[in-house]
Amino acid sequence: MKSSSQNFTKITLEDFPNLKKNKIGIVVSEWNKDITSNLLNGAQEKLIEFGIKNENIKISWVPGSFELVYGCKELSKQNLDAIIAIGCVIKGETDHYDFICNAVSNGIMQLNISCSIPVIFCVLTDHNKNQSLDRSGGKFGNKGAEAAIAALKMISFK
Ligand code: DLZ
Repeated sequence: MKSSSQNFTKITLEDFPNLKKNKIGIVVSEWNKDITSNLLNGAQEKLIEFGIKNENIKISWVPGSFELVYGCKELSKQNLDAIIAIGCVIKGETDHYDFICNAVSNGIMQLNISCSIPVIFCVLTDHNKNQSLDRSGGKFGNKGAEAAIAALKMISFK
């Protein structure tokens, strides 16, 4: 997927006039923390820009992307309006990458079926670190900020 041609419709502050009371959970993977921290910052800044209060953003860290599903499942029991799962899986020399990518994408898809709130997939699945840097505040933007917009759109959808 070419991130440079991502296809989000433009949104403005007027699209989300009243987010003062909405609560959002963010589950972040510690693995590749330099990347996931940038994604987290991008998401948090975008949520606040659109009116979510900082105290209404609950951030929880998990060891790796594989643990994101459990983390999101636990957060879904709290009184939140949406959850963003942030991770970064970078291809190595073994098949581990494929197992983690499949597990986390399937797990988050399952949560979207079983939970009553949307769980947004913000897991970079890259072939090398440069691709991740490009998408976490580099030349292809910040996928954390895009995930925040997706969360706001899904709150509106409800
Ligand atoms: C073990 C592992 C490896 C090799 N690579 C990554 C990665 O690129 N990104 C990531 O988020 N996590 C990785 N992990 C850790 C697993 O997600 C998980 O934390 C461990 O397998 C323990 O369950």
